[in-house]
Amino acid sequence: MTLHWDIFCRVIDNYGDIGVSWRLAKLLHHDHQQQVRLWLDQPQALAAMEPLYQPGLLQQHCQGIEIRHWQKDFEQTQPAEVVIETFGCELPRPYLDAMRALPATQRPIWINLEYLTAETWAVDFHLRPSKQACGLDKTFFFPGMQTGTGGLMREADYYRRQKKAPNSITLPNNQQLAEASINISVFAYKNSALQDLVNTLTKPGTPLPTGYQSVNLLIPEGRTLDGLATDIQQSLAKQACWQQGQLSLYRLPFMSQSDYDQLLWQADLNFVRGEESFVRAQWAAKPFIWHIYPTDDGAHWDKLQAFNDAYQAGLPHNLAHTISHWQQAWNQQQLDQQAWLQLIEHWPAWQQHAKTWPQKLGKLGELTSNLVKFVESKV
Ligand code: TRH
Repeated sequence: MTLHWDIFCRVIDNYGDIGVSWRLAKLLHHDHQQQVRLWLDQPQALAAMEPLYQPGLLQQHCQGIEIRHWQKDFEQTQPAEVVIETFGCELPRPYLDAMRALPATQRPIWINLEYLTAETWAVDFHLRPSKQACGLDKTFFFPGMQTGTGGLMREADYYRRQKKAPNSITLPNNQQLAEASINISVFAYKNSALQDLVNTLTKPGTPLPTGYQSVNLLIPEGRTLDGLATDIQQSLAKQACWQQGQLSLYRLPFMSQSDYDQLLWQADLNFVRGEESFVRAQWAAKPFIWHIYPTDDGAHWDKLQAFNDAYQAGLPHNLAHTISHWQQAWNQQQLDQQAWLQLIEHWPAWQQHAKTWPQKLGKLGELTSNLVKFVESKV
C-alpha cells in the first residue's frame, strides 16, 4: 500500500537528527515504495552527507524524495496520511491546525520517532498512543535492540552492498595505506581519550594484534580532531597525514552516508558516536567503541550501561570486562595503556562477537518494516 508520508526534521546539533531522518526517508521510499516528503530546517546538515542534494533550493527531489526547506514561516500545505515527527521536534503550528481541521476519519497517523535506547522502559512506551493538548493522538515509536521495540534501520540491499565493497580503503589523492596495518576509523565528540590512544600507539614497543605491523587512525573532519594535541591538529590542518613510529593519522573529508558505511566495513575497529553511526557500526559487524551523546543530567550513563548489558549478555567475563572498560574509559575521556593491551588479548573473541551481534539484532525485525506494518494496521 503506497501512502504519503511527511517527515519533520529539526537539526538540534551535529548530524544525528538529519542522519536518522534521511535514512528513514530513503528506506521508506526505496524499500517500501512510499511517497515521502522531508521537511528540514537546516539544509547544510544534509548537504554534508548527501552529494546529490542542493541546499540552496527551497524544494527539490533527491533520490526520489521530495525535500522542503522547513522555514520559520511555514507555508500552508495539505497534511500527509502519515506524519513522522523526529525526536519530538514539534510540528509547525499551521500544519498541526490543518491536521486538526480534517474530519476525524481523514486525520493523519501521527508518530513521534524517538531516540534509541536499550533501557527496558522503552519497551513499555513503544507504540503507546498519547492524547495531545490539541486533541489528536500521537504514537511513540521506539527504535531498540530488544524484543518489544521497533528495531533498527537497515536497507534491504545492505548485505549485498557490503559483499560488493572492496576490502581495501581508498584515500583521497591516491594516498596509500601501508599493508599489514590495522585500520581504525574514529568519529567522536571532542574527546581527550583520543590523544591518550595516540600516546599509547606511538610509544615504542606498544604491541599490535597478531599479523599487524602498523596502525592507521582514519578521522573524518569535524569535532573528533579537537581531541588531539594542538600540534597534531595544526599539522593535520596543513596536511592530511601525521605520522610517528608505527602510527599514521589520516584526516578524511566528511563523506556521504554510503561512503561512511563502506569505511565502517573496511576498518578493523570503529569508534562511533551519537545514534546513527552507532547503529551502522553494529550492522557493520566489526568491533566498535561508542562515544554516547552526553546529556547535562547524566542520563547517558544509564543508557550506556543498558547497552553494555545487552551487548555483553552471555559473553565470557574477561571479554565483557574489556569491552565495558573501553566504553567507560572512552566516555570518561581517559584511556590507559592497559585498555589497549586488553584489546589485543581479546581481539579475536571481540571480532567474533561483533559478527554474532547483528544476527541477534536481525531477529527483531527491521525498523522501517516494523513502522510500515504498524501504519498499515491503522489505515
Ligand atoms: O552527529 P551525531 O553526534 O548526532 C547526534 C546524535 O544523534 C544524538 O543522539 C542526538 O541527540 C544529537 O545528534 C542531536 O552522531 P550520529 O547520530 O552518529 O550521526 C552522524 C551521521 O553522520 C550518521 O548518519 C552518519 C553520518 N556520517 C556521514 O554521512 N559521513 C561521515 O563522514 C560521518 C563521519 C558520518
